Amino acid sequence: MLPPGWNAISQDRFAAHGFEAVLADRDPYNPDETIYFSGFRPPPGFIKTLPNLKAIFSLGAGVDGFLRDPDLPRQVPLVRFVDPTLIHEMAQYVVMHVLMVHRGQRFFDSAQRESQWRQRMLARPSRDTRIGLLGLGDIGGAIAISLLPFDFQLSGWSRSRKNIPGVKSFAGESELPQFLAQCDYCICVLPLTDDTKNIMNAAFFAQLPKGAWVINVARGGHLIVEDLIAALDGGHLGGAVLDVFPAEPLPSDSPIWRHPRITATPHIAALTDPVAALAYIGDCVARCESGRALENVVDLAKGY
Ligand code: NDP
Ligand code: OXD
Repeated sequence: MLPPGWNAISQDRFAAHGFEAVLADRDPYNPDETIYFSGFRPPPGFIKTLPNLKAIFSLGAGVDGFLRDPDLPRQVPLVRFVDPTLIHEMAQYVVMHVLMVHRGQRFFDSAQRESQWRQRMLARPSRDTRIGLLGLGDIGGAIAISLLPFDFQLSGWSRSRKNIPGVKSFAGESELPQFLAQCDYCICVLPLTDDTKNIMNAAFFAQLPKGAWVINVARGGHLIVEDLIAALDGGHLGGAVLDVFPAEPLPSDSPIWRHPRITATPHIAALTDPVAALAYIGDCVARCESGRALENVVDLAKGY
């Protein structure tokens, strides 16, 4: 079962990676003979109709779309998609939006629309600007490293302590308040789990410095939209960039579309590259078939 856009991929492409694939909503298949499953947000209950699976391969780095299924077979390894192209694109998205805000690009765009030559200094130099990443895993760590050359003050919050040169590490719930108090930009790259659901709420925003920006590229379920809008309208937050939403597609009547201080994009910070994904799945299948250990297997107890 593959996302839209993948239907054009021919069987030859799968065969080149050593497996035969069926598109569950297009091709006939025998559930008993299906030994691997790959998808992004399969309908809950679907995977349990495949009784002989050896492994499940997520087409996304996030696996919340699998873990929401109460019937997910927990004895079958679930593998996350960990891919350099996806990671680079996530870093590009975040670096671009941080720099757009930091450099005041919206101001210059509006001056150009009025054919006005309006010079303006940066609000503050990067050395005095603090950027914090919620989540310092494969993607959060890469974003931090991509931001290093710009001379920002960088930090990250994770469950376990990290040691990334130039990035201050905060760990665990007890260090979240200290972390938030020093984030002029707070960028969410956490997996969606029971512990991180709704983490960005009114109390969370209140702990950020006045004028802070929030960037959410993780999942919509991390953020309470009404609380964000109240923090923006109340003047506490400077703005927000959102790529993910509680309901996707974002309904056309959502206030997010029209909010003057929210930039919204349609979950495109990084889209899974089919070529890279097929190579990844091919490698996973080869590992399984030759008895080698799978990498990037989700720890179901942690939920990521
Ligand atoms: P990883 O599993 O590599 O990293 C997750 C990070 O979050 C780790 O640093 C982990 O800490 C930390 N973390 C998890 N739970 C907690 C917690 N309760 N408290 C503190 N820290 C916590 O994930 P990725 O970096 O690969 O991906 C992150 C998410 O990005 C995905 O789950 C997905 O939802 C989203 N995503 C969005 C995309 C988009 O297009 N918008 C594209 C790709 C991914 P520790 O290291 O200590 O375990
Ligand atoms: C992912 C995503 O998790 O695209 O990879 O959201």
